Amino acid sequence: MLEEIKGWRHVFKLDPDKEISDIRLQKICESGTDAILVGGTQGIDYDNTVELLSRVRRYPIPCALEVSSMEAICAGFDLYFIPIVLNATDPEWILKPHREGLKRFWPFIDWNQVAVEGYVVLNPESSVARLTKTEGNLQDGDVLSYARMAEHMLHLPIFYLEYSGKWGDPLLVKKVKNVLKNTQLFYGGGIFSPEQAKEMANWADTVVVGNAVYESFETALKTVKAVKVHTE
Ligand code: 1GP
Repeated sequence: MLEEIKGWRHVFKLDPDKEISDIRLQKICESGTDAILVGGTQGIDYDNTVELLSRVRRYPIPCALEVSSMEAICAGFDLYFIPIVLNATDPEWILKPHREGLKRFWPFIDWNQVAVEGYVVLNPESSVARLTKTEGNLQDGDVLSYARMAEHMLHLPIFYLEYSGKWGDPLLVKKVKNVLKNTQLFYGGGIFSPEQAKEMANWADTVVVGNAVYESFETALKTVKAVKVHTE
């Protein structure tokens, strides 16, 4: 299953704390996207995570949990994505939650289902930036160093440029792509049109669409084709 991630070009990130109707969920799961990533920063708990998982499970699409709260960890996902926020400055949010998670869950972990993501959060206004107190005002060289760190020092499978809620800098995404060889580049943030999805898909291996699902549903659906056509 871990190998399959390498083929993902487009992913929808669904937030268990947000409402989505059955018909819309069906359209998302049958849109041609490569996977559903379940995650969010606030209001995530066991009940709403299990509920969303069971609804996504009606469709034959890979479903991964991006773990952001220990309380929300539940069995049944195909994959578990574990974020490490590389530019977090609050030590509580660097490796301490990971240590505590391992204490509690290690007997149940199948490492063949676990992918660690090196995040760099570039929107200081985002919930994740506030929660983890990320260092802001990063220069391009700082971000490129984090990318190199993810690939060569930490050997992470995924490097995630996270602009959550804000459209990012395609030139920086291009520069990051150019320094990565084995580590897969995820881009997420502010994609609200097929054109934006296509532009980031020029450089990112995988494009993540989140908020648009809840705020601009029909356009969100169109981002799949924009990325896929681009790939063909
Ligand atoms: C959020 O990267 C994802 O973690 C997607 O960002 O919600 O802005 O699309 P948006």
